[in-house]
Amino acid sequence: MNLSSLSVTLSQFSAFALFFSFSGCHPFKSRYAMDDREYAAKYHEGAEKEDVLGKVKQAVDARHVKGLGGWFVSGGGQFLAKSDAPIVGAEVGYECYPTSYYSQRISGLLMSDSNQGFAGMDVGARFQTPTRLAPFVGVGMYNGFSRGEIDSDRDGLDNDDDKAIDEEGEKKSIVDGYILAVYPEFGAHFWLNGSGRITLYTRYFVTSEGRAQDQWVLGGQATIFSR
Ligand SMILES: [Ca+2]
Ligand SMILES: [Ca+2]
Repeated sequence: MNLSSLSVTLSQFSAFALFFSFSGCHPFKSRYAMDDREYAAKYHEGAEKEDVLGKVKQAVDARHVKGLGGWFVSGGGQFLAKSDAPIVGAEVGYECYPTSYYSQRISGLLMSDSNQGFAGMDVGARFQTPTRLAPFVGVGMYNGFSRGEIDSDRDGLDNDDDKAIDEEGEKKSIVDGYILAVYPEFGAHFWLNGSGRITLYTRYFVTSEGRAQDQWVLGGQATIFSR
């Protein structure tokens, strides 16, 4: 595992958690989602102290998520990196719940390493348990443009700004093609309250660039939902 990309991901994730803790969420309340009107209608009278099963039910129930939709930010990095310059990426998108156990999303995604980059659109779907801590499996598809490098040692230009023109091995960065990737995904969501959700995921990108370019990506996501 590439420790630098993992630590980037983990620090992003803890930043999300910090953000939510400062925004007034109470991660350890058994009636954790009282800010959601459907959850609140169901559990406005909390379970009695001795009603252990009732307490557990209200602490884990996340069926109220049906009908929610919200914006998210997401970031991740390649692990099991095949080079010294692991790919990192960032997304902004929208996710919604047609049912309590199924979500769909769409996002704009930027990925890059030191030599090449990709910009495009990502769509995906996830099946999860309708619970506060919700493991999920999903599939997704990414469409975008890739950047790559070509030789440029004969064009009379200093393409890499090293004060030498057309030195041996000089390269320049260009948009070199279209990339399609599909991926299976698994991970877990955790609802901080009735509307804030954090997510850890891992994806295996299978790309149109060939099997040598396939890669595992580990990432985190923070989403704020509303009805
Ligand atoms: Ca040069
Ligand atoms: Ca040149």
